[in-house]
Amino acid sequence: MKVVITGATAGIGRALAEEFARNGHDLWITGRRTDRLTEISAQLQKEYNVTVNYTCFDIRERAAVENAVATIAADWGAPDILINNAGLALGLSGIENGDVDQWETMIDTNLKGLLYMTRHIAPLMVKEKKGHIINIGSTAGKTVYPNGNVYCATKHAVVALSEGMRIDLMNYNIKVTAINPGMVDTEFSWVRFSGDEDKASKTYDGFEPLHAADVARTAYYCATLPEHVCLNEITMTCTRQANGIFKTTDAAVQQS
Ligand code: NDP
Ligand code: 8X3
Repeated sequence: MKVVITGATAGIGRALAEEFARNGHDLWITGRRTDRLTEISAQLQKEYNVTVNYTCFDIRERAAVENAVATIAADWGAPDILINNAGLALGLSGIENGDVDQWETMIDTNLKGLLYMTRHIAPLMVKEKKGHIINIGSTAGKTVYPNGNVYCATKHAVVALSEGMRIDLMNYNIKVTAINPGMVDTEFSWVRFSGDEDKASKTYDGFEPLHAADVARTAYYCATLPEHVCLNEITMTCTRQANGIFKTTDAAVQQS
């Protein structure tokens, strides 16, 4: 299969690249950090003998997305799978004192970037009458938590858009899956708290969160089901988390 993965320079995207490459699939990976794309592409090609192309661009830039997809279409034709993974949270504050620049970055990346990619890749799949779009949503797209306001709104939109895409694209034999992970130990919290290591590491204190590889394995499972089966939506958390709000710790479980 030919798989396009956005945001593959870190975390879940990087694990997705590893999982699909390990299983012998060719990749086109994206992100803004060229050094990482170069390194990951070289490592995966060497280790798994697959082709790993990459394009470095900011998914918020509509023209850059158009150019990147034009290159993919010219060199590769229609991908079999698009994984819309690139995304981020910035800050954690009440709506009354949120940072509007941070809001715009989250909306532009998580929502508009995903839409730009989909708008340009979907027609390639439509022509082939096959394809699979996997959107990485979040438990934040199912339950809103205090101070999560705008990030949660973008992820609710990803869940809604996944359903909309499925309705529109099923006519062309294209599957759409939303995967909604709970807390995953990636660079996510480091980005959310602007590089504050202390705050970032405290996010996962006292329990084992999901690892990026857990999400990647789940996506791979969805991507390899028989042609007539589409897993529409999966919400997955670590065992210590029940939803976007409620979580527990190892200590609490021991005392129970
Ligand atoms: P990471 O910060 O580890 O990775 C985020 C990836 O997105 C990076 O590869 C980054 O690449 C890319 N990215 C961010 N902004 C842009 C941009 N403007 N243009 C292009 N690429 C961009 O976080 P995760 O792996 O955790 O996050 C991946 C997805 O999973 C996100 O959509 C996130 O919302 C979602 N998610 C994360 C959870 C978690 O707890 N970690 C839980 C549920 C969902 P680069 O910086 O090189 O551009
Ligand atoms: C990322 C998980 O709980 O930080 O989407 O929102 S959470």
